Amino acid sequence: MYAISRSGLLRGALLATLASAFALPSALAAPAVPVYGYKVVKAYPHDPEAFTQGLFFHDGALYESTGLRGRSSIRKVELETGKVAQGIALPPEIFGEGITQWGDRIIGITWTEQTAFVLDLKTFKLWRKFNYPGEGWGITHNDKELVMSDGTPELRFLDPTTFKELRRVRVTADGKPIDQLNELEWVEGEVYANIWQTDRIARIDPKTGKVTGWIDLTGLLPQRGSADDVLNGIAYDAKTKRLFVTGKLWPKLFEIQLVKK
Ligand SMILES: [Ca+2]
Repeated sequence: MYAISRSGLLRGALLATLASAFALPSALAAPAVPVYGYKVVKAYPHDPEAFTQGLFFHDGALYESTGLRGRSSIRKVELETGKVAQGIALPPEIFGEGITQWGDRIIGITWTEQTAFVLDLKTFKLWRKFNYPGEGWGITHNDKELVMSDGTPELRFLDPTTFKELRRVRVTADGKPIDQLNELEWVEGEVYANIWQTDRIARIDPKTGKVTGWIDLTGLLPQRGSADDVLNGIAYDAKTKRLFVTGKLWPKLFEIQLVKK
């Protein structure tokens, strides 16, 4: 275990030279956040009229929320066909944002209305509403809390049954705050967050808020119609470990695998 390869020694020497050239003590040079590329496993149809704001996978189906006033909805979607199997329209004055599942409920947040809708997962009937301060962007959950983004670098952790805020973490990468955190997904103990208007997903340590990796999805959908049709929507099927991503107004939804660059 003490054997150091020649290339390791050479690399070490080169790094030391570079560090001294930039007058950076090596102890202060933080390791770069790793970047992941992707491999498309399968492409599925996606409603190109859906301004995707929330996405999760449950029991063989996708659940999706859409935004824009007059076009906001919460729907159950067939994975293979992209067809809407069930859904409701939100009131026309409401701008829908993320959704997540909690038990036999769907919880959906709104952009500026400070209102969360709680629907029955099977019937889509409105169960109740919650109020919260500030904006609502993305929402997901672990086994005991909801996690919500609001466009700032902070993630809120909420009690799923009362919507009471329990704590917050500030999301940083290389010590700098990262804002524009949009659609969220809890994946194997991490929070994945779309960064609005980019092709990047941040992998966030929910305890520290530190970005532990970037997923670069550049090129996933090269043909875009407008500035609005950005990458947004992450769903994880924990049973089969499948990761799905899509975007606002995208004609496709993709199952992807991460590839370390
Ligand atoms: Ca999600």
